[in-house]
Amino acid sequence: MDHPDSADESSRAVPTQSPSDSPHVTLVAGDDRRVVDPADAPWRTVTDSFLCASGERWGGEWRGVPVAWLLERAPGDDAATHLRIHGAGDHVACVSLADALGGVLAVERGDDRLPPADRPRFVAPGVVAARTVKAVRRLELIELAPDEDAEAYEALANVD
Ligand SMILES: Nc1nc2c(c(=O)[nH]1)N[C@H]1C(S)=C(S)[C@@H](COP(=O)(O)O)O[C@H]1N2
Ligand SMILES: [Mo]
Repeated sequence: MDHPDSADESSRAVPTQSPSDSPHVTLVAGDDRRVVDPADAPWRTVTDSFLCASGERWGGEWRGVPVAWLLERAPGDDAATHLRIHGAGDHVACVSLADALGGVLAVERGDDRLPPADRPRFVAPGVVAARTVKAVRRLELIELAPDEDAEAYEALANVD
């Protein structure tokens, strides 16, 4: 699924080195689940700006564990097309795997640690603000048919 209203012209992802201190994440595929400790993951930085429905644009340098590194450790087969990102308050975003694989579960923004209540936060180039899920608990791989609407698999709170 495309996000025509998102800004991607400033997107990039570069390797960074940093001590890892990111919460465990549960990866789910069908009935299988696996808890992953990102302690050994390489960190990456995603630089992007996001467009909120209000028209406000905000951005920054987000650092954390690459979603691609986490999904390499996911259970299940390779049929998945989308990733459901479950966060605090049952905020759920559903993004294409292509979009998700460019992202990180960020624990730092710029020079600052994200507040514990907000981390880790899903951030990926080209993903709109409402889908930058805070306090990610669970990543769920799902397979959608070509005619299915990813938005039917979301529960986005606070979207104005
Ligand atoms: N877990 C969780 N993540 C969330 C939300 C939420 O309600 N719960 N709101 C989203 C929306 S709609 C926006 S615009 C941004 C707001 O991020 P900010 O508080 O850093 O401005 O977070 C997104 N991530
Ligand atoms: Mo929002």
